[in-house]
Amino acid sequence: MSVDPFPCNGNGNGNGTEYVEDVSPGSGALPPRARYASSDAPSLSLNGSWRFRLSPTAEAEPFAREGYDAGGWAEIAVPGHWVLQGHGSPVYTNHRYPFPVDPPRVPTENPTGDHLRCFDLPADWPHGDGDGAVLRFDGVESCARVWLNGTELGTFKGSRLAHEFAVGPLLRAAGNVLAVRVHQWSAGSYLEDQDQWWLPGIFRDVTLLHRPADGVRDFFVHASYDHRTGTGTLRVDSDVAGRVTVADLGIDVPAGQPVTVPVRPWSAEVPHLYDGVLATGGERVPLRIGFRTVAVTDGLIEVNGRPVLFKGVNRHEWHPERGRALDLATMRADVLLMKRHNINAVRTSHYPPHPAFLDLCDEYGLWVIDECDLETHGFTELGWRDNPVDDDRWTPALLDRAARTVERDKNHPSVVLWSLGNEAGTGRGLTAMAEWIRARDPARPIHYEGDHDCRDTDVYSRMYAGHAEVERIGRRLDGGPRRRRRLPFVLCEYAHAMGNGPGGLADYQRLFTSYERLQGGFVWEWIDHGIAHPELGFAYGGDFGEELHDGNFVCDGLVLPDRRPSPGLAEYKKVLEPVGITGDGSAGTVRVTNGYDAADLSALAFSWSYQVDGQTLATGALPVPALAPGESADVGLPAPPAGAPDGEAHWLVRAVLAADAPWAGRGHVVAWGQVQVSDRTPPRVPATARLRPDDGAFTLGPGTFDARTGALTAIGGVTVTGLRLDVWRATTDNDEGAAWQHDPRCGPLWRRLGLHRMRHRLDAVETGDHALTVRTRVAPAGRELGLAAVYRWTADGDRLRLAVSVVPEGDWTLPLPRLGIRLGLPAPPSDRVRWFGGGPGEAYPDTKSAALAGRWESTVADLQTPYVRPQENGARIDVRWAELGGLRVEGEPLFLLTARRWTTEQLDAAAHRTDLVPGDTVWVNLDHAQHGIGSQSCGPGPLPHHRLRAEPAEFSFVFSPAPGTA
Ligand code: IPT
Repeated sequence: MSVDPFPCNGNGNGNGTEYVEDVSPGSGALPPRARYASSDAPSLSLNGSWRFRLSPTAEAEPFAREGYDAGGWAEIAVPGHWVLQGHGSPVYTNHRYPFPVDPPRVPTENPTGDHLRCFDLPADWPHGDGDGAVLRFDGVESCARVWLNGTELGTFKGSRLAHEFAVGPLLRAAGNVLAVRVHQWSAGSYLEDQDQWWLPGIFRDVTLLHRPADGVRDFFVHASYDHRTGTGTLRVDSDVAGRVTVADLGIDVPAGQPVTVPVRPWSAEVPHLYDGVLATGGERVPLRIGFRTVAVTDGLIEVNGRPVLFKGVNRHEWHPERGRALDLATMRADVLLMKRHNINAVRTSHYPPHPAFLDLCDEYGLWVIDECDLETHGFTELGWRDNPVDDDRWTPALLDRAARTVERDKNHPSVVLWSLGNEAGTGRGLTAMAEWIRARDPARPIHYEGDHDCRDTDVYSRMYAGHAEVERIGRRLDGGPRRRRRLPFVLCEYAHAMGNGPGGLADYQRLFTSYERLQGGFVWEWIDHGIAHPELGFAYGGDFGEELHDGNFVCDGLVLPDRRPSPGLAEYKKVLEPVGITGDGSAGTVRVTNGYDAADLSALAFSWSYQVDGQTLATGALPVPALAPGESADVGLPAPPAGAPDGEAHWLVRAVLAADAPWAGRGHVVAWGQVQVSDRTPPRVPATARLRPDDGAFTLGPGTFDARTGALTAIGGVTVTGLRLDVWRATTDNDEGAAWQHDPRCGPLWRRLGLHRMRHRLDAVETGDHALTVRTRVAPAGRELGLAAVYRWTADGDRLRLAVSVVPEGDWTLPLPRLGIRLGLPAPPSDRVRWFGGGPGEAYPDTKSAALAGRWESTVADLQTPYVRPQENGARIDVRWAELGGLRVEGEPLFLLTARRWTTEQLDAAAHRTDLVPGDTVWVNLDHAQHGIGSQSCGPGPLPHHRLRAEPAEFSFVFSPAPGTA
């Protein structure tokens, strides 16, 4: 087949731009219908290189007329966004419209991209067969006008929705010219105020579909499952007469006729699909049928007769180079990552995804809330005045969006709820959408968060509610209108994953599993929308000179822009584990609980290992019965291995895939539980070494000190600089909090107090025979409060012990960011780090579920989490001992470790990763404690028990040389 991207002929002219600001959805497109791939009707992808010209206004030069010469135009990749291909630049706003709000008017400055493509039909393209052909656009932002061979086909809006045009009679065997004019802004933009980059362009596929005479047009697969009888009922409604066959089920019935047979049901956990065929006189269409019944029964969302617990994420479509133009490999990568992290549900925030994504959800198994492409959030700035959702003139556009969502996606078993949209207030238009959807597809409940009274919805949904409120809802003590009180509850957004965090996931999950009404939630959000940038690493709002923007609020995902999992995803995986493994090991058993909704445990193999001081001494298989959902068993552990040394002992029990699954290989860890058997013996250092004056210095065991200031200068051969109490951390996005939060936000308050500029006053250097004591007061300028910090040094021959005591003075109402010491070590040739403690990844007090006690090894470079906006990161928690930079440090009690080649101040000042340049000192923080992380960047802060109160504290470290890491 030959596809020539360059134009040949055309006629018609391109002006008359009323449609841009018209509230109607457009004109000329075919009615929406199911998306499917025909088995026999050919299709021609028009993706590829197109000619492109950008104009500053909607009244651009005409270009669709016969013979127009676009030879001088640029080339652009379709699917793609022109602002990511060197034409103009992207704009990021959260909810504010980036143009004056005067619906449906848009600015005169309206970047308009003209796209041209010439193509020939393949030689075997059927001709004269009813002349049926359809041109399909899967996604164009935000408004398009289309011509084929000089004839206008129509205009459309609805960026993330499919639009088709009948083009049969216009097609030529060769020299077809497709001209598409795309406007960045249109009346449709008022309905598409989602929190994301504004990215104009033809960003999804363009396809020419042959439509045979008597071919399938639209069809609706109804495939329900009756859990009482184990049977499925299939009925495929088709608007063209045809037959439905499902070979594996012996089904062969006319379209429209129901048939009931024993089947295996579809669920996100066991996504059983049957292959079928819908055959009409002119076409065969493959069907992928999943039998399942979704219903709200007695106040619970049930699938196949059992309540489900959504372990979800909100997924925007994102690729750091291609924006929302996703390829199949990227979509599959998302699904695989989700499945491997125990995620079972996706809300397609806030628009229908590329259709291939839903095929993957059917195949691999994910519950989907399919959301309509609708958000009018910017009207909140006007007190929701003039909201299109409550203005009848816009209702046809809203209904068009609802229909295009439902019709396209109705045959996906993974789609279990329809969502009307996001953050669009309430109004008659939304009610009309709900009514239309209910009538068209009564078999799926309706979701919409903005309707707090649930007048139009079947599920009570909220976003960012704190733990206490969620618990009240779980206990059914939240009151509210009568209809709402009978409905199940989901958190359609929670745990804002911006930067370091989110904290508090485990506390939410405990609530979800404790109260049946709470049917889980969807973390906000899946991926950071950072844009790959040659100088900045990843760019965020403001990096393109936008006059209005919301900074790095667009980087709030569980995976970094390049899909590297952030520690938040590891934490979420652990919290979501479908198998509970608990106990104290004392009875020689662990309790195993099946937390799946539908699957038994037969796909998993269990193993035990016995560890002393983080070292595995023995391992073996652990026989566990194939428990049914909800069942538990106490499973016997073997006797601890004979001759195991004394020390801190743990059992570690793992549940792994017993065989390859489509989404992960055999041995993939699904769940684990660690049970402590015996306690650690804390380090003891008898104060036997004498303090000796030595030429302006003191020595004490391996330690050398400045005699005047008492400052530690070396341990053995390792130079130490700047050892002192430290309370500051480079504030996280969650510390900073969102500006609209009512609760006090620690980051700004800490800075106002001056915790980032603490001064250290030396009060006394006291010498004893076997000890050096340094008394200090640590306080910010302009404030009367402070911390009395005393450092007491003792040693035996080889080990130097530091005991720190801290007593707050004055009126401390704020928590502290951190409490510990920091010190500088020369960056050694090797930056190897070894430790026994929580690992392998980053963890903080309220993000430590995934921290497994063990021996870990890394490098200073690899300890860093490269959050798009640099901030506190990379702590390892519950550390017993660590070795780095030629030193060994043991803590009593356990401590948090961070080490980096820049200071906290440099980290705090950095706006992008590329601002951080490794220096020749490794700055090490040994923290007695850190403040929790929370998710106040758009939700609640750390829970009270994760706050670091300013209280008297004592902690100690034992230092000794560790040559292996120098
Ligand atoms: C909520 C939005 O629904 C979502 O699109 C995103 O903006 C998220 O917040 C924050 O990242 S709206 C919430 C600010 C009330």
